[in-house]
Amino acid sequence: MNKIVLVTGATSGIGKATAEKFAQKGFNVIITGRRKDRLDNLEKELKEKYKIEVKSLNFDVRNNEEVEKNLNSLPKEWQNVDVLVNNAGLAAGKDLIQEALLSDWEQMIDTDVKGLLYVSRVVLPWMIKRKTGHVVNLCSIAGKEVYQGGSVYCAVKHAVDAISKGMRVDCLPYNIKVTNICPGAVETEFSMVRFKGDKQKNDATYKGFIPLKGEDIADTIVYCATLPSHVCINDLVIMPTAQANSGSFFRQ
Ligand code: NDP
Ligand code: 8X3
Repeated sequence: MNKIVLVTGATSGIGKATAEKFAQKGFNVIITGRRKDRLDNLEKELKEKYKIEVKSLNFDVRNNEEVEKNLNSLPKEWQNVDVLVNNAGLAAGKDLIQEALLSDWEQMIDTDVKGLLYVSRVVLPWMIKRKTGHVVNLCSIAGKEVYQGGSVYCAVKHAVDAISKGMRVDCLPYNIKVTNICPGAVETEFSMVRFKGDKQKNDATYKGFIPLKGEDIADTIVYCATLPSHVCINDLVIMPTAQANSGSFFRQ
């Protein structure tokens, strides 16, 4: 049987590209997300193009009942997940802390922190039982630095950074790798979501430099996940060449 990767948030951006790159490598793929039409299309496309097996699970990572029900509904052989990519996540708003919406904070905390934990809580025992596995957590440069208007997004990604470190220590006896991936600006649906459909703000984010693409991060994840069994990339910061840190861009 092919190796199995589970990618959360595979309906767009980094997650979609990652599902496709693993499929190219011959992995069977479990894809998740809230937008069922997109999952159905991706499932069909990956099966046809790469002749691999695909399962799609349509759930919101913020709802632990849905997370447990969907993941536990996988047939036993599909629970042998080799690689879990905890990718589903978002930033909501870029407002000063004294002005931001509580609902934005709640959405980020519930998705990026609690959602990642809910999924990991189901999948890690499967890996522990088999004494093998690799968890790749999508953190961010926002998990390493803090910028204006980003306090809560930065806080949730700092939490992901800490969870990756904690997961690595707790799972050490079970031969489980944990990789924390921290990208700078990647042009996906991220900014349209963050700015709630404001195209001007979205376009301004990526103006005057070449941002990373979802495929760049996907290649990096696949690289980390296909290293020899004794090698683990713990923590990886990856930026566009024109971005030095979260606030320094060379725009032309
Ligand atoms: P996209 O908006 O393109 O993709 C986000 C994915 O997450 C979608 O598939 C979406 O699926 C899923 N998702 C969001 N909320 C939920 C939810 N409640 N339940 C289930 N799935 C959810 O953004 P990116 O691809 O850029 O983002 C992927 C990850 O990378 C995020 O964790 C983000 O924080 C991180 N990241 C992004 C960077 C960037 O500049 N783009 C840089 C650094 C890190 P659906 O809506 O169908 O549920
Ligand atoms: C996304 C990158 O710089 O907008 O995680 O926080 S940034």
